[in-house]
Amino acid sequence: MNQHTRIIGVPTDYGANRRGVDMGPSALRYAGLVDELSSAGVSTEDAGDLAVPHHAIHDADAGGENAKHINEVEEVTTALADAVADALSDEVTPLVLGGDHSIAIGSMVGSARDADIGVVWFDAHGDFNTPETSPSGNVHGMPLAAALGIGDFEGVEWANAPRLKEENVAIVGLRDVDENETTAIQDSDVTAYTMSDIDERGITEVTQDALDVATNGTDGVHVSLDLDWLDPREAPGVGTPVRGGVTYREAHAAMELVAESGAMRSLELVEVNPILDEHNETAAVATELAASGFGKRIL
Ligand code: 6HN
Ligand code: MN
Ligand code: MN
Ligand code: MN
Repeated sequence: MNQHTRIIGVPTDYGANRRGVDMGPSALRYAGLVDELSSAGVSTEDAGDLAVPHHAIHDADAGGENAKHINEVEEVTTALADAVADALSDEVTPLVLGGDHSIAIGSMVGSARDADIGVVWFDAHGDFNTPETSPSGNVHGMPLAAALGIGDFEGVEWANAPRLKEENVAIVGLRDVDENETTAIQDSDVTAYTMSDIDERGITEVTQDALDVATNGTDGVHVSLDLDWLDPREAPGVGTPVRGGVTYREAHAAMELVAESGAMRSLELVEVNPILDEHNETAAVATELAASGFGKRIL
């Protein structure tokens, strides 16, 4: 074992509009995450789950704010940022289990506390909305804008990743982006690769470019893996599925390149929703992809 990781579960659904994604950490553990990682030569310690403020099962509309449950998101992501920063200072790789994608704010803030970081964002969505532009008010559609301090998030200390620059962020796999979100991405210095880019250039070249963007002048890379990046036929257990995603093989090829880069500083697996899943298959795929990201090889 030459690598050591610390699992940090974040059982929250405050950023999403469909309940059940808060059970993601359990589903991922149950799918055999620790064994998968050990087959990649990675030893794990499980820090358990962060405390998430209790709520009664609530409806999708939390009062119609532009950023629903933002106070709960702040509470959860602030605790996560500390947990991620602690793991890194203990020289173990944080492996964050969501939960919906709003938690990425905490992962990025924590990972960027004591280092210049880049981010590779594998997702069908841009997650680049702000409370002003969001059509849904769901914070899981906003974490990149939040970490980069865009729009309403400018100067919002708990949400801004201190040492992350737009030019070191690469989004891979886009196929569902809202109108104002498109403009915001185009106006930024973030690099975005759509599914068409992957069709034309192939997953290997696109992922390599994304890693070049994220490693250029940085100390390491936060890898954010939203399971809706994959095609819903292969990863059905997600709250916002969009057809036309990457295949199981393409996803593995990308994660193998992540491992080869040697630059991964922190990893998160998000948006696994066991209620919407089929026989926990999405959680199983997520654990296998994590193992590839940590360097699992067949030979
Ligand atoms: N995710 N763009 C849509 C919104 O509500 O802002 C969907 C966001 C999905 C977010 O999957 O992490
Ligand atoms: Mn609520
Ligand atoms: Mn996402
Ligand atoms: Mn998504």
